[in-house]
Amino acid sequence: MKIYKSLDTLIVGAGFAGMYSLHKQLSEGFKGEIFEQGDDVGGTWYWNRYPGARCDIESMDYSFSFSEELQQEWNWKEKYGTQPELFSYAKHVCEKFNLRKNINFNTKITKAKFIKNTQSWLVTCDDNSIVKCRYLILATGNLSTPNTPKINGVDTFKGNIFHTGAWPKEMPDFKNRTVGIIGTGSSGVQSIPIIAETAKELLVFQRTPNFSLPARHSKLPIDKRENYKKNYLKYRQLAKNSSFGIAKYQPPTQSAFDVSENERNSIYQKAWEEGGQAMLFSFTDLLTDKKANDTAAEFVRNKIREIVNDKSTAEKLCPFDHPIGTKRLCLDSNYFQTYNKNNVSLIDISKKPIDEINKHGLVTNGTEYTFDDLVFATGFDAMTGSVNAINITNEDEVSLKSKWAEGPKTYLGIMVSEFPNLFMITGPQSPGVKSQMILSIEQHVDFIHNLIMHKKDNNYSAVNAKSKNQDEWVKHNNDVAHSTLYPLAHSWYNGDNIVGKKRNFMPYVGGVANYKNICDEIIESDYKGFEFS
Ligand code: N01
Repeated sequence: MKIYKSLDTLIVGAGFAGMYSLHKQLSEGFKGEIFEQGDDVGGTWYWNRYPGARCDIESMDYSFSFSEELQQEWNWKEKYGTQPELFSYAKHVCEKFNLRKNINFNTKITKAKFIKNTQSWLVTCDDNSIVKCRYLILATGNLSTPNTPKINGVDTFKGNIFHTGAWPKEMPDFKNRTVGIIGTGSSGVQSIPIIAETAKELLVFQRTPNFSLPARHSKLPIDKRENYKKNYLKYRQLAKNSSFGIAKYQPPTQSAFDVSENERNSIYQKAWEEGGQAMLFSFTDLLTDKKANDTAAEFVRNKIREIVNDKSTAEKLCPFDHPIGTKRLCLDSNYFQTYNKNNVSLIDISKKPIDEINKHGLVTNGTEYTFDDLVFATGFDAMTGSVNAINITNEDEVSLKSKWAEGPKTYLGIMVSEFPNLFMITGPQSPGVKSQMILSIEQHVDFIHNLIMHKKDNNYSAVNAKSKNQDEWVKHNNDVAHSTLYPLAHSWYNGDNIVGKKRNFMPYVGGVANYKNICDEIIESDYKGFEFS
């Protein structure tokens, strides 16, 4: 076996997590490199180029805070960053910190095997070359393995097939074309209004309606941006002390039932007009008390009924299957209004699934729908998909995938017991996807970096998570989740969207501030739960 390269640190993935990780490693003098399957940096914002793709967290929040120079020099143009703007930002970060020379593009990692006697990882690339490294950091993202449902006959379709999570670089032209789209999660909700602008006809196949709130998107006024920049220190600190990692969403103080119905509805109305996720932060009990949640859910359903002209379409668009906020809340620009267009039809497939896809379209409930192009907005094998796609084995040749067969188990979402020197950034059982992702990335990378430095300073060769602490963390994660309404939804948080995936609530919903306090206490207690050898 020929080792093509030896590194201190191999990082998988050149999204924001991978890039910040690489920057930290290089700053400390480690020999580090990223291996990335795409041909550029950006991760999520490299792959998700679908029409209308933009972040659902405001740009001034969704950005790195670790470099004052970076946050002062970058000028966000839009309130919510578009995919092109976020992609440019990712490239800017890459160039500013001189990372590109340490990134191997167009290279997929297929295997990683821990070798006991050298206390290192042997990592195999898709061209079969092998890289040896001391530390292996998975910055593979939580929503990066597209899920294309296995529907009979999909290979026979004669038109173009697209997936929102792996969109082509060249934007397809839907002018004069009939487009079918499957999926009404965040990606569908964002792309449907834009595709409807040019397509001759758009057929939306909806299995489950989703709650969506208006984004109230706009250009970012320069004075607002500059004022935010002047006060970045304060805003970043507020974000760190919040539950979701967004400065303006501080913990609410009153129950939905502390106020009269009129007051409650005017608070919801104000949040609706403000846009964004504000409504979810109106009351303390919206995610813990179903009755409280019902008041917000009904408010939004009534908005849908007001917006959508056709009563039957409006009713089909009203979600009843899950409490509002227990699936990722969508933010939209004219999503419900789009169903008032003559060229848009909603096809309810909730009772009867799609029977088959054929040459010209698809068949559901005995009716054939024909279209020229088909878009899958069907989401991802979230949180575990990209980790399980790599055949990772420990010193006993036991695979991580088999360890996770009943659901992922991690310590803090960062390490997995019996897999030494392997780190995950925003892994399962961390607040990653339930937070402003870049804030969580920074906190995770800093924690991992501290762990590595502690190990290095003390001349240890390996660090491992203790299984007892891992079990306690998994239990804590589940206890917190089950004290909320989240498990009531069928969602990718639970793995429900992937056929055969074991149901487990994966993200940590205790909030980023609590999570950081726990991590800080662990550091202060000399890395409780970690063993060094
Ligand atoms: O995926 P989803 P997504 N037949 O899993 C349907 C982030 N994100 O790509 O609900 C028919 O939410 C499925 O139906 P059902 C964000 O965190 C962020 O939209 O399972 N339909 C659902 O409607 C988000 O939550 C941003 O019944 C099928 C849809 O496909 C996450 O990514 C933008 C089906 C999948 O929805 C994922 O969002 C985009 C089948 N066989 C994404 N299989 C922003 O920052 C699946 N569906 C704004």
